[in-house]
Amino acid sequence: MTTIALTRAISDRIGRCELTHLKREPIDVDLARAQHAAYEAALRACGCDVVRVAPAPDRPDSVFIEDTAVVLPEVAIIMRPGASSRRVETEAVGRALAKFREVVEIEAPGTIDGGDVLSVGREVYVGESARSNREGIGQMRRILEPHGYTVAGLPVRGCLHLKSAVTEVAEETLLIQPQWVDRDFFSGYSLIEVDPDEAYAANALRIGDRAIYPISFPKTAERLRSRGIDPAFADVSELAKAEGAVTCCSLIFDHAGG
Ligand code: CIR
Repeated sequence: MTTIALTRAISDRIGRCELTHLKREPIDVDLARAQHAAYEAALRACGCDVVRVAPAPDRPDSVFIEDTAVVLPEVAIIMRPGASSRRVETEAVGRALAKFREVVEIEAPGTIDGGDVLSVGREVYVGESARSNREGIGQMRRILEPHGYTVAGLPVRGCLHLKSAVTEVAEETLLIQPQWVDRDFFSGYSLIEVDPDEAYAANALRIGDRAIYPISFPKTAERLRSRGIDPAFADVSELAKAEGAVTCCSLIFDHAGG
């Protein structure tokens, strides 16, 4: 079994990215590329085979490949991103995923960004955000229920995506920012709250028994360590200016073909 991490190169135009909650700041593209290369090295260190999808140099947000698809063992679902500027990003990702999975698509008027989709075992949670609507969530449900998944839509507030607010960091263990999503939805899990000084700290990328984690949240990293999680640190400060973090720059899935 191989773990694949699909990634996509940073566009020269990343400075023109979509922004919702942050003020535009200049992005140092060379530094962003160096950070992205280090992130890919961290993926390899965590056991992934990194496969780059063909670049989309004219699409500012194309590095954030997570938003274009949700890949589960049975099926890959191509998203219809909520921001219309991002919809053309999905085609090349769909072509790449067709080598590994049956591929189906979210269709208009549905919208979902992959950043709103948190899957934990057979439970799939989808943020009802500015990017993901009920029609899209209904389509996800119709696609996934026959495979034995439960799909629940839940409100998020104050952040871009559900996975800005909650991510899985270990078996049955979630890292959560309770200001942005209600803890009660996740009462069946062991919860670790972000440190109150680190609002953006809930986005971690679990790969097996490791978690790739931004270097910029040391207090929350300490909370992870005290719960037995050993973070693999990545510096994603330039991507953070584009409202990206660690989950958004890859699509991780297992592949039996080796
Ligand atoms: C956007 O607004 O779509 C991009 N600038 C950032 C997307 C980040 N995606 C993610 O966290 N899944």
